[in-house]
Amino acid sequence: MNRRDFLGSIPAATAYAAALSAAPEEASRDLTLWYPEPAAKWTEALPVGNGRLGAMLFGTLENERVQLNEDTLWSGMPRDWNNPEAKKYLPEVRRLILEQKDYLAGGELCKKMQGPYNQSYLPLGDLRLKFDGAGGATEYRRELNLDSALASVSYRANGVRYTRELFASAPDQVLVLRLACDAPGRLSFTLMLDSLLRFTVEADGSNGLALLGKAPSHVDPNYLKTANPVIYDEAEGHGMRFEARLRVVTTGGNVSTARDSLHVEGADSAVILLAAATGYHGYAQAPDLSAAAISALCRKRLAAAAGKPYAALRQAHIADHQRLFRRVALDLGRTPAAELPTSQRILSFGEQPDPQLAALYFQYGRYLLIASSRPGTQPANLQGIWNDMVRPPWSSNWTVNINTQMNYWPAEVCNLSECHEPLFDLIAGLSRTGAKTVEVNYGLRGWTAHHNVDLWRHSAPVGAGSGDPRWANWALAGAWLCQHLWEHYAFTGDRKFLETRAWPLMRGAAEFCLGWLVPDKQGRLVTCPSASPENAFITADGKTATISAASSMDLELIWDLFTRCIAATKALGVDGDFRLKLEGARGKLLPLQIGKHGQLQEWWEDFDEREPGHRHISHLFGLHPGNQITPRGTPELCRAARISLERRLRAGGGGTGWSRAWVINHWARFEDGELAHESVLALLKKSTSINLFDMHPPFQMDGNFGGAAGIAEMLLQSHAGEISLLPALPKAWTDGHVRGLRARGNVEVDIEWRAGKAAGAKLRPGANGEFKLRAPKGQALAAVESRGKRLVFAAPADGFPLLKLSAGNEYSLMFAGV
Ligand code: FUC
Repeated sequence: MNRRDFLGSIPAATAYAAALSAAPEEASRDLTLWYPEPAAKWTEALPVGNGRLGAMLFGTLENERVQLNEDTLWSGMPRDWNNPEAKKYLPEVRRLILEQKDYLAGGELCKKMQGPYNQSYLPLGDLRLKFDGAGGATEYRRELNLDSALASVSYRANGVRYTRELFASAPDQVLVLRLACDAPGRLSFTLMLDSLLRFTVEADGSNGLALLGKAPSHVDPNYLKTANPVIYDEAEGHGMRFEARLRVVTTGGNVSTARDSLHVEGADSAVILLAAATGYHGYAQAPDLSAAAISALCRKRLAAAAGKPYAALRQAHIADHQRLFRRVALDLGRTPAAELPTSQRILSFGEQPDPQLAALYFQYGRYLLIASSRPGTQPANLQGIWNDMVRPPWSSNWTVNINTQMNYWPAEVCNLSECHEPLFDLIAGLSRTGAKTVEVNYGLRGWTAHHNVDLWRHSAPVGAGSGDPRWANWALAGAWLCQHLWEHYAFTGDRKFLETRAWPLMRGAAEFCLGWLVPDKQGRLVTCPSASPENAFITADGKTATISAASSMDLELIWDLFTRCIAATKALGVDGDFRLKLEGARGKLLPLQIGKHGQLQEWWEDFDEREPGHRHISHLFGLHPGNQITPRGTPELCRAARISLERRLRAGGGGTGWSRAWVINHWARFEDGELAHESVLALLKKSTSINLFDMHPPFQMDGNFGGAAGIAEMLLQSHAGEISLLPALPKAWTDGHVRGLRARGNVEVDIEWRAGKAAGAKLRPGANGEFKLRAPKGQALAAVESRGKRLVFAAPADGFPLLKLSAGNEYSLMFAGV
């Protein structure tokens, strides 16, 4: 194909949907996870979700299980987690560390500044279907189509083809499961609901069932060994009520209800509609919506959905999903491995090249974000919205010392900006609870959060007096979370968002940081107490300690926040005095240090790490997701950061899960495509379940999101004031294309490459602007065309031209050196 063909052949993202529907089979084939067998365990089942309701389909023949979640179903209620004693200990902790360098004593004292542990995300229940006579089934297939967001099962039994199709509809706010067969009257099954929480089940009229429950008022994290970890309390609002209500609509056959089950006999097909709701009505209120109010909500949704034909529900769902999903297409090449069942591709991964699996994993990350995070819902937690345990790992909470932020790394670059919204709401909540925390615990203004957040916007250090301060007492979640507000603005250019929502929250987080910083003996500003989540270090006398001052991550986070706040005040033309304060303080921050190995130093002093291969790589925050450290902007720090990463990896770090996903992003920022790709392969090989869930282990969804973001980062970067095309393209992805990624400055980007070189690109700016364009290594921009006209651009000395682009136009880029 020559350049002309390419330029003529890439449809704009808007036209992409049309192109996809012109070749639906081919597109679906490469966007489908499929299996010749049912799920043997939960992490093999297939997830669907509408941001609020989640379900896992097992596809079991005789005893089907659809495991259910609702994103506000948590234990507990609002309470006071702040610790007024903390204020008393803070000066002493600082004296011990800054003056005496007694890190052990300082760390011990930090425990006295802690409050209670956070609450748990809970499973709603299970929809169970019992089919008679499905034994001996043949032609079994179970699949999840990412393009239509439909999970399905099909098999032949006793000469009849049976199908099941499940989706979670965002427009209709119900789960929909359709069962059908290709012979009249051959569909019979019994339907039940149950839960791991306290519940009762009752029939609802002649064709419905309802599960009514109450959640515990308290659940201890799974890692605590306590006598009574799950506590129920009868009082209204002490633990929330919840409900799942379903209705069955059949074609042919009879429906009969027993006390707590429903039986369908001899139908042609059946549609099960399920609605769910809880007593939650805001993080600051007791979750005390009455059972009647919850039922009314479920009934209303069911009645509305039942009034529509199945085809209409299905079509509305698909259209809604594709509006988001189809914005991005990725082709990394295809080998025969792509024909195999997904389970086989995962289990034998590495035996033959399978670049398409990386593309599928990327799109799965986007699918999961659409399914677990929509405007108005809770943000994706450690498990997205999918959880089958009363005491899930780490309470399935929002862990904000990396995990929650990683969930949202793909949001902007992967063109799912709306899906970022729930995180902004969480930040707004934390700015209130966290303001109280910093006032009570530290006597400061502004707000922050510590490393664990729950539905109630828990903002204080957890640990209950015995948590390890290396995670519990880290106080800079506010700064990190605010990066997401700025990035949303940077990608969308939404000034109103910056002004009304982002800036007040960023300002509050910066105010806290200004108060939290203290001068060291030379008058430079440092943080104390300070951890480098979640590693420990070895003191001069050979002891293990976790708390010192001025960890590099703290300094990088504060630099990041202040820098973005300074930019925000300029963009908005507000708060000049505050800007001066921030500029002054940023100038006095202790500079990042390079240690004895040439590495980017992790702590205040050049300590050795307790675990040189620790999974957290906190001190590289400034490289990614920050932009303080860049190959051309800060070459020395960048070299040091690379040495730090190499040392971590040599010692076994970056092994699996989110840690490995972070490493993909790091190598992408070092513009090293081969090493980034090695980590993509490691993620798929070492920590991916056959349903493509990331296994940290245990299952944690952050790796999925971080992996998808890492793949995007290999193809497109825009954090350093330029749009950089294919900055880390590995040899293994020889030919391919990506359409619809987004760059900062509000631009949509398509790139096509052949034999490892850019063959062409398109830019679709959403606003007028000047963009510096970095062509791939060894290539140069040759020409830019829009509407048949050549764009004149200067070729500055560095060879990376500034393009003046206008909103609403599409620009085709051609490269020399192909
Ligand atoms: C931190 C990490 C763990 C895990 C947990 C949710 O404690 O160190 O690896 O990701 O958060």
